[in-house]
Amino acid sequence: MLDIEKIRADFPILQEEVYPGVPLIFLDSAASSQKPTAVIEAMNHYYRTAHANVHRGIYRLSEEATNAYEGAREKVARFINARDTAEIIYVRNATEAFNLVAYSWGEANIHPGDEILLTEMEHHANLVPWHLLVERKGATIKYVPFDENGMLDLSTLGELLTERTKIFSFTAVSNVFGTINPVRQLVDAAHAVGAVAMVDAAQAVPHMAVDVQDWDCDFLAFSSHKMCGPTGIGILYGKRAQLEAMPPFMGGGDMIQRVTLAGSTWNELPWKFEAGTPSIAEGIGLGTAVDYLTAIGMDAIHAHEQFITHYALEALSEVPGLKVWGPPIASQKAGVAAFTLEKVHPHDIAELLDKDGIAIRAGHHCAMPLHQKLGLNASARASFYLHTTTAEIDNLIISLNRVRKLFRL
Ligand code: C6P
Repeated sequence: MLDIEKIRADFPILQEEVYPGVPLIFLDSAASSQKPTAVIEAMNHYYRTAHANVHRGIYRLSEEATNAYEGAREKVARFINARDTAEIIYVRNATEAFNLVAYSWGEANIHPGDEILLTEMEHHANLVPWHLLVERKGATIKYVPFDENGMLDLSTLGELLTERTKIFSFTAVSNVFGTINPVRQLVDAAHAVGAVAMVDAAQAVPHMAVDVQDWDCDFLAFSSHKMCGPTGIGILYGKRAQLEAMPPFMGGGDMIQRVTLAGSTWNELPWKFEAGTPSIAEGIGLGTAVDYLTAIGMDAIHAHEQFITHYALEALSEVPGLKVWGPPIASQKAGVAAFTLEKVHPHDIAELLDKDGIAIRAGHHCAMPLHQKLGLNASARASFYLHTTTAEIDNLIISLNRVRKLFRL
């Protein structure tokens, strides 16, 4: 069991009032999580005492900055059980990780007639880079469908994965349904036809223990800002052999070994993919976020979120006219509840809840194809994290019933 009150005290923003006398109830961690004091202070400390550019200076400050920044990479590698730090590429966010693979790996490996397999529940970050790639290459994309419970229909895999499939890229956890997909099974299915497997772990790494060796995926993407770390930094994990074989994504300083006017040669991994001055403070902040989550324990965090999700699903099912989309059982789901309330527009729900200090997300959550299949333009979404309490869920329900009253439902 987590000591929730102690954890809540770690997050300064949770002590804030949204309006006078109205405390913040933050139910939008799936969009971006709040930051504990340790992360804020680590970045502050770096700027106050140790800022210098990394990988360049011979002087002490630059060496200190480099050590802190590269030390964070080691923490990330351990956190997801990568074999070594060469497999951990710093990017800006999960979106950039997909663009990197679609460009660098895609340019070298996708040819006319090839197929890319995705799923219907993907975030735009795992759709649009592939759309751009197939337009350039004359390849095609296929999609694993989801069923009425927001679960992937795995019976279609045998037909969808063929010797033409070059990559299967799918989310570990849906940011709308919360569905936890069977990652290892999907990776094995891709490998069985000789395809590469890429995992969108943007909603997984912050919420459960992730082991890339156990999953055996070739690539994996996630963002720091959803796991108590700062914005502006994310991770592309790639198996060394894949990354070695890929050309650089962007060119410039740091990613080179030698430059002449006639041409350039590339730096070794991971820096081959990291052009220009990086997000140094953000890397250090991410390392501290990893320390923070590790000290609490990812299994304990996951267990708490399962408990809260179960509680929320039960409570939401009592609200007349409200439909929660996705798996009905908490154990099949991460801490996400996307819902609709009869004909009330999700934006109206979010606006009215805000008056009670409750922050939820409303819209298509960057998953338009998912909503199109459901016949929806938008949904409202409450999402939970390690600091979410049952009292906050109770307040959500009270507020939703107020919305119902206002709309005379
Ligand atoms: N989803 C949400 O509210 P970035 O924006 O690059 O940090 O993360 C992209 C991304 C990729 N995959 C999944 C499954 C995601 O949920 C997200 C981000 C946020 O659901 C913001 S749109």
